[in-house]
Parts: sequence; structure tokens; C-alpha cells
Amino acid sequence: MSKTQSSAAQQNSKPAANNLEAFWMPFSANRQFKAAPRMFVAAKDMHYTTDDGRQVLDATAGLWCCNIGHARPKVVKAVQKQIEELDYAPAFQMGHPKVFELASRVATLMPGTLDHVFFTNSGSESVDTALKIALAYHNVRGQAGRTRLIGRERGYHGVGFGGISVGGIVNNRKFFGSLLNGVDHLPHTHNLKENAYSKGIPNWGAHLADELEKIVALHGAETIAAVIVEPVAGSTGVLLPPKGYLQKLREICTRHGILLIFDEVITAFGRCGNAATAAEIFGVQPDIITMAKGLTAGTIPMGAVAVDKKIYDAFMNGPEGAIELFHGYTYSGHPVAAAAGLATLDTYQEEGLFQRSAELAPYWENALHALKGLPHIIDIRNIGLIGAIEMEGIPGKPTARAFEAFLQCFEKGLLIRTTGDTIALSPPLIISKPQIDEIFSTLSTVIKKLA
Ligand code: PXG
Ligand code: PLP
Repeated sequence: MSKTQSSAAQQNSKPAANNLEAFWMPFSANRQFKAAPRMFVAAKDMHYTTDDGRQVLDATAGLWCCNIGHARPKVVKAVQKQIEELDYAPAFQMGHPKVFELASRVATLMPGTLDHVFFTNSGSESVDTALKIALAYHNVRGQAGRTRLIGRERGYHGVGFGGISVGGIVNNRKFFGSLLNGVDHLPHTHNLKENAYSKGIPNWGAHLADELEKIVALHGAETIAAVIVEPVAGSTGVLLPPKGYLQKLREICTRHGILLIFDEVITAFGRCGNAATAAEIFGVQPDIITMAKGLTAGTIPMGAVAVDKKIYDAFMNGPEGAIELFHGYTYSGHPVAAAAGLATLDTYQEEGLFQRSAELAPYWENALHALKGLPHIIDIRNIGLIGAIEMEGIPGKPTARAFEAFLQCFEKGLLIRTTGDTIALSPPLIISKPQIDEIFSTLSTVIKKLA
């Protein structure tokens, strides 16, 4: 073996396909996984198939993304056709029809005057794009002093440097240097003492939005560009906005000329009920919405940023031949992703999936809250087709109890997701009532046996 071969290659005593070493898995316990791998080899509708031929019910829509279920025919055909017809077209100074069509379709699904759409390849890129647009918007309007960005504790906004700077998850921040400067955080709204076992949005906590006034008073509104929040925080365990909280944030932002960004990477596309966005469900109009995941239902990577007309228009003032926004990705509006996006939106529409989500929500809520009283459970939360079961951690071993539940559910043919000691559920919107029953019956069996 030559000296130049890498250490991974040197360990390649097994055939390539069976050697797990080279792949550095994202957000995973690599050594634990590689010692006892869990592999999916196929998926159809509500189920994954494992490498040992077992069917696993998908209670998480992959990672909150496969909202229409798996391998749906319309999307499969659209992607196959597109890659044959036009595999790639340059994204800068050139176009192709499907990306314009998709932007128009997305714009019609957005609330109010959010009628221009910028394409990315992920939620993380959507967040960094939205933050850059917010900063540049103030800049082109002669308010270059508005550079401060406000996020929230326990917020997740992906893993770009912008996203982790405004995000509020300790481990996503502390290893990675000084991050963006000029970032402040609102307090999170999670409070078990006041709000445990609320069904839907909790009553207590709207006053937490007033913290924004304190930040404004501290720094001066003229230094603040934008506030970014998830309408429902997903990644850190499904934290719902208290009644009136988002409205208050909106009022304070408007009063001070601050842009309000809703990060809807998880909440968009029917996840919260019968609407494309949580903004519509909650009746609060942001200036910018970031999305990804459900846009192509996870089939081909794609994200998007929808901006208010006033933002787009503010950039359209220089000479005609000038580039208005110095930002974009090689794969912004990729033809295959655009085709997948159009077919996904068709599927939502043809199958009435946002409506289905809303119709199933009460059944989902009842089945979920029926777990109350089982050992270890300290809270249950829900909205639309999202559910969370918070358990007490094992003293000195945070996350261990929920991870054990995850492993046992997988053994019993159910895919769940855990964060900390919270189980998070977000099935494809095509789920049936018997499949909802199956999720909670398996969970109940597993939780009863947990140490
Ligand atoms: N913003 C929000 C609100 C998200 O939930 C991102 C940005 C980043 O998206 P990308 O596509 O770059 O991953 C997300 C992603 C989980 C989980 O289990 C959540 C996400 C991703 C993976 C797992 O909670 N959210
Ligand atoms: N790095 C290098 C060396 C590049 O040439 C490019 C794009 O041309 C990038 C990074 C950015 O890649 P993307 O546009 O896919 O984000």
C-alpha cells in the first residue's frame, strides 16, 4: 500500500460498500452507529425498508421533510423527466422556465405581500440568505447602521455561521469560535410550570416578547436589522409560541423598523394545519419567510426565501445593468429541484394534504395526549401534525432515556426522533388514523418499559 493512501483507505479491508469508516456522519454518534448500524435501503409512502428487510413506519417524515410520503409517483416521474430534458442550467445571468414557475407558485402560497422568492439548497442556506438580505435591505435604504441581528434561546437556524450565531443551542455554538458579532437573543418561551400539557398553543408567556423592547432600549432601534424566530421551535423539542406572543413581536418590530423573519423550515407546507405557512395559521405577517424541507418533500435538496415586495423593490433602484444582490449559489433554483418542487406542490394540492393535516390534527392530539400518566413523561405538546413528548432525563445521563426509546421503537418498526429527552413526531401528511394508532401504541409499550 502506498504511503500516500489515507488512513481511511488503509483500513479498507472490507469491500467499499460494507466499510463504514470513511463517511463522517452529520449530527451523529459516529462510533456508536458504526458499531451497530441502522440502515434504510428503500422507502414507499409511509414506510422505510431496512437492510434486513423490515418495514419501519415513518413518524418523522425523514427529518421533518417528507411531508407527502416517500417515492410518490408524480415527483419520481417529474425528476426522471427533468434530468433527461435539462440536467443543469447556470444559475447566474441565465434562467430556465421551471424555476420562474416554481417561484410564482411559492409566492402564491405565501401570506400577504411576500411575493418574491430566492432559491437555495437547504434551510441553513435559506437562513444565511435571509440574514444577508435583511442587512443589505437596510444598507440600500441608507440605514447601514442597522447591523444587529436578534435570535432566540433554543432557536435552531441551521448550521451556517449566520444560523449558529442567531441560533440558541449551546453545542452548535461553543466549538466554533467568535461567530457573527452584534447578535442578541430573546429568552425562549418554554415553561413547564406554567404550560405543561397545553393542547395546541399555551396561554402563558406573551409578555416574553416584551424582552425585545429591552434589547431595543439597550442598543437603539437604529442599530437593529432583524429579529429571526421559528414560529414553532422544532429542533429543540417543539416549543410552541404562547398566545399573543408572535403578534407582540410583530408589533414591536413594526414600531422600530426592524424586519421580522420567520424561519419556517419545519413549520411550512401543511405541518401546522391547513395553510402553507405557520404565519398564516397564527395570523402574523412576517417580512421574510425561510423554508426548505417540505418544498420538495425531501426528494431533491432545495430551500427558498420569500421576501416582502417592499424588500425586493428596495433593491431594484440602481442602473438596469447592475447586479442588485451580490449573493447566490451554483445550484440556486436547480432544474431538477425545481421540477421536484413543482410536482410536490401539485401533490399537496391534488391530495388536499394541508387540509388533511388540519383534519387529522384533533385525532392526533387526542392520541398523543392519551400518553399522559405513563412513567417519566413530564409534558406533551402538539400543533397540526407535530407532537412532542418530554421525559425526565436519567440523572447524570441527559438524552439517554429518549435515545433508548428511539432504539427500541426502531426495533419495533417505528421511526421517531429525539432531541434531549424529548421525543418529537412529525409524520408525513398522508398518514392514516390506524397508522396514528400504531405510532402511539408502540410508543406506549416502549415508554412503559424504559428504565
Ligand atoms: N431552520 C430551521 C427552523 C430548521 O428546523 C434549518 C433551519 C436548517 O435546515 P437544513 O436543511 O440546513 O438542515 C432547520 C433544520 C431535528 C432536525 O431532528 C431538525 C432540522 C434538521 C435536521 C434534524 O429536529 N432542522
Ligand atoms: N468554493 C469554490 C472554490 C467555488 O468555486 C464555489 C463556486 O463557484 C464555491 C465554493 C461555492 O459553491 P456553491 O455555489 O455550490 O455554494
